Amino acid sequence: MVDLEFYVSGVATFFGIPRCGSGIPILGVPMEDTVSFRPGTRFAPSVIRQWSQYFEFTPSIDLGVDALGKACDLGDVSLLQGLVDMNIRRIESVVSEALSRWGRVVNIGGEHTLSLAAARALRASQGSYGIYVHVDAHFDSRTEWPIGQSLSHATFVRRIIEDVGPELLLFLGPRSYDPEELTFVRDLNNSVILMTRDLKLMSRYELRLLVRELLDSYSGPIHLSIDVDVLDPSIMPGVGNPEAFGLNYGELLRIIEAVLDHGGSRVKVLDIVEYSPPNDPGLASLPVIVRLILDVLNYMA
Ligand SMILES: [Mn+2]
Repeated sequence: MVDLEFYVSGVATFFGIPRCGSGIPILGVPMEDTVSFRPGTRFAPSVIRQWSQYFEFTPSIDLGVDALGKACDLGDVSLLQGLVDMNIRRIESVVSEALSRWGRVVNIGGEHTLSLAAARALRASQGSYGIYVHVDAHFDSRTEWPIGQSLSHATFVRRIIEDVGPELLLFLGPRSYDPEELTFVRDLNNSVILMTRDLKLMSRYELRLLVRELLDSYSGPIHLSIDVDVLDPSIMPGVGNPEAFGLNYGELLRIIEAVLDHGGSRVKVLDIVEYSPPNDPGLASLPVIVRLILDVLNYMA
């Protein structure tokens, strides 16, 4: 007799975790409809699933929890190539369902525009939206981009502001922008901006204090949205829109620690977006992506 459970393996899941299930669902969102520069983010969920099997499942900091033990793989949202509005509605439906069943969700993009769908779903499920934390080299707050397109990866934060209405927007790590969007974001009466250079000058302690104060000053759920291009292209070449002088991994980890430590169970939605395998020479960014997912699950577990 052959033990089929032992000798027959299934389709790859993230880190080989079970399909959902119970636990924190990890949802693949291979949306890629509004590329302005280098394409490829649609391949991220499947490549991460395939390659994450081969890494040690060790988070950066030992918190005494089983980071993967409480996670499950929800699969990918089925999307129709190029149909932005329909895809946003589909993602919103799936994230809403995930929130109603599991209370939290980790979305693996795909292009950053999916965060608009996640924000709408979060607002609908909680009745309020609370705090949007945008960790990104860019503000993604243009009126239109390209000119004539009101919904894209470069404009969706403005759509979140208009449609969803966060109590507070926290921009962490921007360093490359159009002057008009910088003015727009600065003039909001509920935004806080810490540029990449600010973050590099702050100590871990200063960052924790500031983040705690900000998170405590508003009620409601927290949406943490991480565009991996916030990292320096030397460690994260696999993105569509690389920008020089980015964060190192330790600097990103301090942000994650500060938000998830103080945000706790208020962090209902966490997005990791914009990884682009075709732009990743030798898949050099994959160890960083894999570690990032492990680290966020470690703080959420
Ligand atoms: Mn970006």
